[in-house]
Parts: sequence; structure tokens; C-alpha cells
Amino acid sequence: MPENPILESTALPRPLRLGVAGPVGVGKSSLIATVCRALADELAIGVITNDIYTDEDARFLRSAGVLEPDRIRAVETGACPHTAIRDDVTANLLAAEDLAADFAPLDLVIIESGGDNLTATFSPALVDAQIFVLDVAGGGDVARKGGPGIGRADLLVVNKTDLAPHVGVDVEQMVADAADAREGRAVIALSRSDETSVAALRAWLLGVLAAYRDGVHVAQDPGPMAPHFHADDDGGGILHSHADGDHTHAHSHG
Ligand SMILES: Nc1nc2c(ncn2[C@@H]2O[C@H](COP(=O)(O)OP(=O)(O)OP(=O)(O)O)[C@@H](O)[C@H]2O)c(=O)[nH]1
Ligand SMILES: [Mg+2]
Repeated sequence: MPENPILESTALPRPLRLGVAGPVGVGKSSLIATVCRALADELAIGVITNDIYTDEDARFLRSAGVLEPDRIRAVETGACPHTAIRDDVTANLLAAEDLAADFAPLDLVIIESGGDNLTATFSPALVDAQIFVLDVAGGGDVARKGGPGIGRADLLVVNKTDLAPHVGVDVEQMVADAADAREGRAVIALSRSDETSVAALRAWLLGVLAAYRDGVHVAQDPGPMAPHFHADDDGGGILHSHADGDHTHAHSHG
């Protein structure tokens, strides 16, 4: 009898695709490095990063030495990073399929969104499950502000809890606020230096993977992001909406 019959199943068409989203600098790349370290011995993992203009995140992850460098691929999204994970996911889907083919059999492909505003979410056409990341340094009240990622991602991570005493944030309160906003969906308070919290993240991910392999995991759609404004260099900008089926741009110049 294999130690873990679910994880040893080979009948699946493709690896689980896991999205990691959240505002700039909350620790998405570091969380992915932590997951790779925690699971490197038992899962075959590939990573796709989305950066606006660079491949900085891919280079960071390669230099962290947590995966073979070729298993980390970068997608450059241009100025509107949420489009590549929500409205036109082609570049990311191709990258995920290439990785899965090049390193078959992979168990898991993790996709990092470009750092974006509070409301960017992945399309369920791209990922099977998604994590939304906040950090305590962004303020204890952020979890109360809601939005599709905070409210309905499969997992909300309140990250960098080791910094909480330095920024005057009550982690328990922040997690309680998040739990209220999420109607019982999972919340993990994480610090890469707190082994217990890393173990909780690892257990959550193995649980999702087991459900996926059992055919009982259902990809959730947290919903589209709210209309928002992108400034451009000449003082104007674009009002931009992502209502489902509606990807309109209204230009304004000021
Ligand atoms: N204290 C502390 N710092 C952390 C932790 N995780 C990440 N950081 C730091 O937070 C900063 C941002 O981390 P990244 O992982 O690059 O964040 P990111 O969300 O991927 O950033 P973008 O991709 O630019 O949006 C870095 O200086 C990390 O070292 C943590 O658990 N504790
Ligand atoms: Mg990053």
C-alpha cells in the first residue's frame, strides 16, 4: 500500500494550478518560495510569474534556489497585470501547459499574479484554486475592506505576522475580521519564519490537491474586480472595467 494513495495517483490529465494574488510587496514570491521548500520532497512543482515589465519575480525565485531554474517561467503582462490572470489568460495558460509538458508529470503549477490592487482575482479558467495575500504592514483594517479576493479566494493569507509588533497590528483581530468577511472560508496567519504557520499552509495545499485528485474540488470564481483607473504618462488615463464578458476601456485625459 503506498504511503499516500491519493498523492500517488497518476490518472490526472494535468497538474493542479494554484494562483497567488495580492497587492504589491505583500510577500507573494516569498510565500511561493516557502511552499516550494516545504513540499519539494513530495511534489513536483513548476512556477509561473507575472510581472508588468520585467522577470524580476522569476529571477528572485530562481536565486532562492527552491526549484530547478527551468521550472520557473516568467510572463510579462504589460501595464495591466490583472488582464493576464482574468480576461485574457492565454499567455498564462500556454506557459502552464508548456511547463506541464516539459516536466511531466508535475503535481502543481503555481502562478503568481503581478502585484496589483486589492481587487485583482484569477479567472477559474486559469486556476483551480487561488490564494489572496495581505500583509500586516498594509494595516490591520485591510481585511475588513473586503473585495472579491479577500472575501472569496479559496484561502486568505495574512502574511508577515512577525512584523505585527513593529507596526502595531493585532493579528488575532485581523484574522477575526478576515474570517467575518469570508463567511467561514480558510484564513491562515503566516510568517515564513514561523514553522507552525508554514505547516498550516502546507496542510491546506495538500488538502486542496487531494480533493482535486479525488475529483471533488470545484474551482471558485471570486468575481471580477471593480472598475478602476490606470494613469498614463501624459496626465490622462484609462477607466477600466472587468465585469464578466465586458472588458471595456473608457479613455479620459486630464
Ligand atoms: N518580515 C517578513 N518579511 C517578509 C515575509 N515574506 C516576505 N517578506 C519581505 O517582503 C518583501 C516583499 O516580498 P515579495 O515576496 O517580493 O513580495 P511580492 O508580493 O512577491 O512582491 P511583488 O511581486 O513585487 O508584488 C521582501 O522584502 C521580503 O523579504 C515575512 O514572512 N516576514
Ligand atoms: Mg513577487
